[in-house]
Amino acid sequence: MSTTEAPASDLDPFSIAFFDDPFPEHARLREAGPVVRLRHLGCWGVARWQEVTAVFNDWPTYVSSRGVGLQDFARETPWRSPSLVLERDPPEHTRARAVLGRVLSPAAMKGLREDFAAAAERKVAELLDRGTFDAIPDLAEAFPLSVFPDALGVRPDGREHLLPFAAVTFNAFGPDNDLRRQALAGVAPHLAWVMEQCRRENLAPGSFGAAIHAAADTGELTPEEAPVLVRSLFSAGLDTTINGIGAALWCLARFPGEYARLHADPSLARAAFEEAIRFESPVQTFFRTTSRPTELGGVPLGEGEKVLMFLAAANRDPRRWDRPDAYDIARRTSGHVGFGAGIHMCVGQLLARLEGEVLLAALARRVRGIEIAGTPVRRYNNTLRGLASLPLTLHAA
Ligand code: HEM
Ligand code: OVM
Repeated sequence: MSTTEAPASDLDPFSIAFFDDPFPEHARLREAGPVVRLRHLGCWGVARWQEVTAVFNDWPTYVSSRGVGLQDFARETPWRSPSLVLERDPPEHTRARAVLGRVLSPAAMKGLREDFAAAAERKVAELLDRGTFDAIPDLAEAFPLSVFPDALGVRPDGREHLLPFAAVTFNAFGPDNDLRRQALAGVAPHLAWVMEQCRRENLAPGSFGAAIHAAADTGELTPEEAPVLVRSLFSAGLDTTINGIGAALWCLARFPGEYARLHADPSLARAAFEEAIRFESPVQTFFRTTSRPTELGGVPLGEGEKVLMFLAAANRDPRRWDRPDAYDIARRTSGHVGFGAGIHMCVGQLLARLEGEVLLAALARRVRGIEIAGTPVRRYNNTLRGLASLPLTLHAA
């Protein structure tokens, strides 16, 4: 097979200007070629669906154990001990992943659905009473905060650490920029609180946290591993769904025709949430590291090189999607990479979909229309895309 030299770009995909409007830059990256040299970061970038999917599905070549941020764990010490799932390859990954897969299984979701749906109904009723409110703190954050920490088994006091801790985790995947430096400068109290809550005695009986510790009793995990695996749920379980629900509300507010379809048929709630994940891609990027020389899209890559996957660009690649820039709640979304793909594909996706579905279904039934009531304000994070503020007015059905 013949190889070619890759196009190069001076783009900084972790700059505020990029975050403000990434979509034209994503299109340029896709058009430049299947693999682009990102000079500013000293790594490769892939923005087309085909190459993003190819990297996700070849874990022996594109490893996670050297970190899924820009930092190479083989050369620099990570800011915390590596995740037992996200930052591992088989066979270590397989064992920890099996535990989380069981804890977050369809059967576990069935046991939570009724409570989550009731909490969603209460939240929507409360916000309808208020009429106008800020949909990020008062809904996209408030709803997951009303269900997830309890399901995880976290005690009530100290929960103010949850969101700052998650923000640091996702900022830390980026390059050594202001966002990452400022996040890490303040992480110590949040990390200390989280690690304390990951201990078995601090997790409520019957919770996700308790279920992970139970795997230490059967020898599936060592007693030292259990709290580190619980930490994955503190890292990935809250800010992700907040930005996923925020994305869905932002889509439904901007595209009233799509909200009308949802209102007419609330059974589309799960599909409307999934399409928002494709359309906005709340988790924008992840990296891999090459474990050996290889070739991608005709470009030769050396060993030990970082590859940045642009999930949001793959999710709007016109080579893969019809009308990629349209939010269409009836679209066939299967194949989107908003939850990743391959062996690391989001293990919490059923929980995310449960939260998204019950909340959008409650809105669909009780709300006739959604109106934007003020200027949305963006929130900046090296990995997460979402808003800090979204003033909305709800009109009762
Ligand atoms: C993995 C996105 C919700 C826990 C991932 C990955 C993505 C992702 C893209 C792949 C990472 C990689 O390949 O390197 C999202 C989005 C969410 C969401 C968009 C919400 C809309 C959740 C929730 C939890 C969770 C609710 C836990 C309760 C995890 C964990 C992994 C993961 C532990 C690592 C899995 C592994 O390495 O095998 N997620 N996630 N996520 N997610 Fe999620
Ligand atoms: C983890 C972890 C942390 C951040 C994100 C994530 C999206 C997982 O510690 O396992 O998945």
